[in-house]
Amino acid sequence: MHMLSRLRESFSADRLFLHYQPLVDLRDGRIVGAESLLRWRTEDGTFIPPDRFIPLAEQSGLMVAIGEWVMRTALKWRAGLKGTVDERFRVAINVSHVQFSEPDFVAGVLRMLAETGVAGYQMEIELTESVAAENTSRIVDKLGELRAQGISVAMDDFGTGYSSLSILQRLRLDRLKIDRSFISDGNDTHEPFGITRTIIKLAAQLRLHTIAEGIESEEQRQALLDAGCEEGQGYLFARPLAEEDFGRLLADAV
Ligand code: G
Ligand code: G
Ligand code: MN
Ligand code: NA
Repeated sequence: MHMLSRLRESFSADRLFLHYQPLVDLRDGRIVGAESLLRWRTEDGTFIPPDRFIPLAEQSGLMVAIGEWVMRTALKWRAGLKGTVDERFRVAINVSHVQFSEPDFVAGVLRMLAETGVAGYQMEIELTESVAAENTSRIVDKLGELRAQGISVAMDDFGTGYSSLSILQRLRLDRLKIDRSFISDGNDTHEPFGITRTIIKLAAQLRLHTIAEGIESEEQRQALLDAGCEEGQGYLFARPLAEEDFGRLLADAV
């Protein structure tokens, strides 16, 4: 069977699930939120990474339904954490440009927040530079509506796409997420962290927060902190975790 038919079948049979990776404050390692990450294990037990099946889902239109399921599932999970985490703990949800460009995207987000009882400020949306395919003023309007509800918006994989600096200036974002390729490879170049430092300065100029992905060592954490980066995620702190494991991590953290 083709991968797309298998994906459709797995989605109907409820065989997609989410993992959650902690987002931490780089100063003290305190968990400030979590990114939800979509997982697919096929019926025969094979794990297929999202990089392989998300593009297929996007091309076929299935991404809209999957994306809605991801958002509802992640928000329900956040609702269930009430009382065990700080009020401001945020769940960060990856949103495909296909999903974002739907005319009723914002209405859907607001409906799911209402359904789950999660506050806007407890949620973050991660977009990639591919959203720029949509008309800029429409993107600006949608971001404005989301931000009016307290929802924060992050630009994911920053530095890997072709976002022009002018679009960054027009889009009112909250945060740049520095792609992990700049964290790990940056250490091997003649100027360690050169690009990363430049991105952090750019963000400060645009009054945006920064979060670094793929932090694997204490040296990287310290260098990022020294460069002015506030938050991060990566194997140094925790891998993406199943719900139960995330719960255990929270219990151990207090
Ligand atoms: O960590 P992982 O290998 O799962 O992530 C691989 C890529 O898949 C990342 O770029 C991530 O943003 C993307 N991804 C993970 N989960 C989702 C999701 O729920 N929706 C979308 N659109 N992308 C996701
Ligand atoms: O949204 P995005 O594509 O950036 O998703 C994050 C991806 O990075 C996920 O696939 C996740 O499993 C992966 N990841 C998270 N932490 C680390 C890390 O410390 N090192 C590496 N190599 N990958 C990581
Ligand atoms: Mn992401
Ligand atoms: Na990323």
